[in-house]
Formats: sequence, structure tokens, C-alpha cells
Amino acid sequence: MKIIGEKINGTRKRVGLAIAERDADFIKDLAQKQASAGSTWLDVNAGTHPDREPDDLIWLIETIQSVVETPLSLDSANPKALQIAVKAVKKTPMINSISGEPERLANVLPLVAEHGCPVIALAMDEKKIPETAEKRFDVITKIITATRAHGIPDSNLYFDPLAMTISTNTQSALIAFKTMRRVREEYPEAHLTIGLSNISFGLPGRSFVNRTFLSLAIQAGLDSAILDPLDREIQAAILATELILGQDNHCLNYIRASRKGLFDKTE
Ligand code: THG
Repeated sequence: MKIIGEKINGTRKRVGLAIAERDADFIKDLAQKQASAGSTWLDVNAGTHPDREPDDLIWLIETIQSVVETPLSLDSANPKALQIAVKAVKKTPMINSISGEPERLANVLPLVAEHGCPVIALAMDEKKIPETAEKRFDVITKIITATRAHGIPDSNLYFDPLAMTISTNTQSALIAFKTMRRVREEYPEAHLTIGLSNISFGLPGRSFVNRTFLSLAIQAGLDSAILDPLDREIQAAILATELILGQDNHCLNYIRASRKGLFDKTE
């Protein structure tokens, strides 16, 4: 399971403030903690000001890269910001994200192909999220036709089936799982990812919902996720799920985490 650390996101209040005030120490600390917690990529989202996004993104990238070597996941819907950001990174970044929207595909796929980037593709069109797994899969097929035409290998694709909140549609998780299983069958080289915390929005006891969803999603084929890597209970749930599903040879990862104190009580 590859983790994309979610914490450097300008839509979070404290991070938005740090970006506005150019509080480098706060961002560096988030970068170091998430890197030590085993993130494969650190998501970098500058927030919601389109006019300031390119400058904010560059400052974030340079600040993060001054303390960690972990590759970044450039989280922006703006192709121009992505183009500028790709030039500022030291290591090949993940692009988060494309969708079935023709304009976004046309603008971003050349960049992805040229730099050999892994890329997250949302199972949605021009800002519309299909209601059924079948229709989400159709969007995914449309995307993969376009990525293949640009010479992008399926193994660089991370499809995000989109976890809509269960409180507004009780079938949301099932739709995501069904989409994932279909991708696993039809495009076995492609990967799957998901933004974990959406699923529980508006519900009490969110962490229980998130963790249980994550375990079931791993069984449906999820092999990466955008989540809080500093959450020990999420980390423990991932390790226990992989252990149970026979994905942890000789139980090594599970036992190693135990030796490092992951299951120790903190108080
Ligand atoms: N798919 C893809 N990319 C994404 C998402 C997705 N990027 C953004 C988002 N969704 C994932 N990132 C975050 C980052 C932080 C938080 C949630 C998702 C977060 N949320 C707090 C919470 O849920 O309680 C509230 C905010 C706060 O702490 O201030 O921290 O789905 N491809």
C-alpha cells in the first residue's frame, strides 16, 4: 500500500495560514513528519486562490524539498500551475489529477507523457461524477484510451473511483468498490487510489468509518491512498489488512511495525 501524505493542503485552515504568512517551519515540519511516517509521495495543494496558486505552489515545493527527498504529488486542477510546478520539482512528481474532461486531458497528458509522471485520474467528466460504477468505468475507459494514445504506460495510472460521502448516498462505498474491482479485472497494470476522508463526511465517529472503508477497499484492489500518514490507527489498519489478505510475506511488515511501537499505548 503506497501512501500519499495529505497534510500539506491549503484548504486546511492552519496550512492556509502558513502559506499566506510564508511560515516555512510549519510546512517543513509537516513534510518531515509525513516522510518519516512512510509516505511514498507528499501531496501538495496550494488551496483555493487561482491567482496566487502558481506562486504558492512554487514556495511550497521549494520549502518541502529543502528538508525531504520524498517525491511530491502535485494536487491542482489548473494545467498552468501544474506546468510551472513540474519544472520546480527535483524528482519526478505524481500529477493529481486528470479526469475525463477533454480539455484537461489535452492540456495535461503531454506533460505527463514528457516527464514520465505517475498520474491520478478521477472517474469523472466535465465536473460530473457518474452515479453508477458502470458509468464511472466508462469514463475510466475513455481516459485510458487517451493515455495510451499519448504513450503513457497503464502502470503509471492511478484511478480514483471517488469516495462520495455515505451520509448523502448509502451506496457510495459499494459504488467505489465495484468500480475498483472492474478496473482490477480489465486493466490489471493500472493502480487505484482514493482520498480517504470524504467517505465519512457529516457522520460521527469518522475515523471508524474511514478505517473500515480502507480495509474493504484494499480487498477490492486499492493499492494506494491519500490519507493522514501520522494517524497510527490508520497505519495499523493498513498493516493488519495486508497481513490478513496474505500481502505481508512472513508477517514482516506487521512485526516490524510492532517492534517500532506502532501498537503501544501512547498514554
Ligand atoms: N482525490 C484526489 N485528490 C484529493 C482528494 C481526493 N486531494 C484533496 C483531498 N481529496 C484529499 N486531501 C485531504 C487533505 C486534508 C484533509 C482531507 C483531505 C483533512 N481534512 C480534515 C477532516 O477531514 O477532518 C478537515 C480539515 C482540517 O483538518 O483542517 O485534513 O479525493 N485524487
